[in-house]
Amino acid sequence: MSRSVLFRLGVSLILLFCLMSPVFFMACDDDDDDDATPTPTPTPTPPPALEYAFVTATDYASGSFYTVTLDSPRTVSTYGTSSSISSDPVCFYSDPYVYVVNRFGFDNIQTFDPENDFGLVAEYSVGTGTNPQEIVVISAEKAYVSQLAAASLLIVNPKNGNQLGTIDMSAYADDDGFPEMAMMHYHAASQSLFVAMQRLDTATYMNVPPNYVVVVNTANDSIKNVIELTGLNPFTDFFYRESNDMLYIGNVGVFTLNDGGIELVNPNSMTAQGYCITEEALGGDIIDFVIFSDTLGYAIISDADFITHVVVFDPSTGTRTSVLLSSAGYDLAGIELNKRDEMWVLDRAYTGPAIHVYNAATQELIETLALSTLPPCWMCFIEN
Ligand SMILES: [Ca+2]
Ligand SMILES: [Ca+2]
Repeated sequence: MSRSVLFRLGVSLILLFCLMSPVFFMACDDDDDDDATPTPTPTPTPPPALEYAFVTATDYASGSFYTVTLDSPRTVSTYGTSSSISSDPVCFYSDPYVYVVNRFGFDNIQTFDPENDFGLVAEYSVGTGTNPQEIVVISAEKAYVSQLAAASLLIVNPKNGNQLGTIDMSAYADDDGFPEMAMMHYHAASQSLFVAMQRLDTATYMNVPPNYVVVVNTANDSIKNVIELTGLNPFTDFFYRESNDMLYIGNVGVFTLNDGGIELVNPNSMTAQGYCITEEALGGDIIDFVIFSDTLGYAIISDADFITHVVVFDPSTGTRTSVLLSSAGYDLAGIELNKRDEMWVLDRAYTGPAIHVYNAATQELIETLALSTLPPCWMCFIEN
């Protein structure tokens, strides 16, 4: 239904209501003598901005991004040469911009503007060879950039990349001097930035125990706490649940061994609280996950044959309840929840990349969007 039809319907309903209700009849009735006072003209409410999924894609030789509208019919838009990004891209949305972090071998960040047809706003280097992983924007002037091949956490102006400082993290490194800072989460209520450290030996890529989440006080950029994780190799992004104010992270440990799990971190007590479900219960290496409710979570796992699956689990009991989707190979690359209670799964299938959209409450498949683009590798939602 068009906006003007809705408006006319709204006006008709108000008039009808005035005619039927004595109270509103009095409110609508203008029989006093103040007609000389001009009635202020109501300011029209602007239409809500369109909401999108922003998807980065790669075939490991080249990269690009595209968008998908969240409203049905879900429409994929490509942006030609202006959507050229690296072949190792990840993306993060922080109102008003989308940030693409170009990782291994590219070492830069690109900023795109959804309000301007996803045009490029800025592109800046974060240091040759530093292998950036994530940018967390805490204000228009300040952001943190984690880098796998660096001993310090970088602080930048997110819009132009001007470097504002660094926080020395060498105390948490293994013998190669790098603690392998990976994914981060900003807990605004406590002004705390949680930085997961993978602690890999650069020569072998083997994990060096113990592993940490280091907490930065963003008010003064000091180290607030160091949390020792139960598991090793924090591999996934953090997942934050507002309803219980808890952080979750997937520790993959060793690939091909069911030795990790999804661990809880309390952002207020700054303590690790063990697994809500283990890799053994999930049935494979943890690749990505979301928690929908106290009793319902979804995880992408990779089994002993490197086949990926979306499995359904109960975080309250630590048990896997079913398998929702299985791929032919190592294809399922990411899983995200949006505010519409939809769960989107990125599928890099060789036979045809796709995005599967599920109702996260009911596990019902709403739609599979076939993509005629590069295979998707990462996504973020742009929601009001
Ligand atoms: Ca290291
Ligand atoms: Ca494992």
